[in-house]
Amino acid sequence: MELWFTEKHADNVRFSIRIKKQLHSEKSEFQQIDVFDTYEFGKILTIDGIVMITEKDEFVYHEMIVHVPMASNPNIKDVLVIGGGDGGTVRELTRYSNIQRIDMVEIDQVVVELSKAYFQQTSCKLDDKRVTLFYEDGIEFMKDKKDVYDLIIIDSTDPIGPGEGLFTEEFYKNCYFALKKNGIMVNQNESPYYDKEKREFIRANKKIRKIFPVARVYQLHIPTYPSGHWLFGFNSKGIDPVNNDNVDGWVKNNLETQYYNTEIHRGSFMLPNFVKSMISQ
Ligand code: AG3
Repeated sequence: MELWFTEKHADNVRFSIRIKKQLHSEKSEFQQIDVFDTYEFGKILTIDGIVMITEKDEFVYHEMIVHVPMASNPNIKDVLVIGGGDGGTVRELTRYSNIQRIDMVEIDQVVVELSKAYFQQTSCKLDDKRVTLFYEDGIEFMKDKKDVYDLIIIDSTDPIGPGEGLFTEEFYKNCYFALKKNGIMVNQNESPYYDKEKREFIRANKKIRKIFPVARVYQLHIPTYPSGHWLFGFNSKGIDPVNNDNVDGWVKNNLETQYYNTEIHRGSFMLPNFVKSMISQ
């Protein structure tokens, strides 16, 4: 018998991955979490029926959410990750010796525990000495932070369930205040393609543009997310990710990457017209 995991990508579109075996299924206090072993993508982690990571393509997401801001400011020392319980973002951050502190705020401890049990590939650096894990609601956590971080990465789920508050204006404002003078905030910004994600992308981008003097959008290709065309926001108090003399110097870090490189860094900010028109609304 063939087993398939199916995610609804749009009302009339479904995406299926053939399963070798279901490895875990658990309803945490916050959400339904499943782990499957698959033929094409290795192990995959789903939350409420939505693919969060696969072993085969997580590198795209995690390299792009980390190396783009890190190349834009080589002096980043204090970093905050909101969400990101699988540990992939932290793994990429720990590759930089200039980073002194990584705080990670994940609402659901079960996500971290299951990632440690099944996804060594992403969770392998959660024990790094510079990392502090807070099992708290990111929205609450941000309320009293002023001028503490150089970089905030919002590594969230979609804006449904516990991730919803991470797409509000109040939360983005609190992130702005939590950042130091040269601060950068990168946010998981959904997809411009199917209606549901497109709506969320436009809404989030509008809110952020009111708050951050620099608010740019960049794109990446993730085969297992709806349409495969995904977006992150690069927002800052002044640092521009493209007109930036530091970007070429990133190669001196000698980090081996599978997706990110300096051309991709610049190219990812060059958007198709249909996406450009969404952010000029
Ligand atoms: N965070 C999930 C991004 C959104 C996925 N959405 C979807 N497939 N509809 C991934 C966490 C990686 N650290």
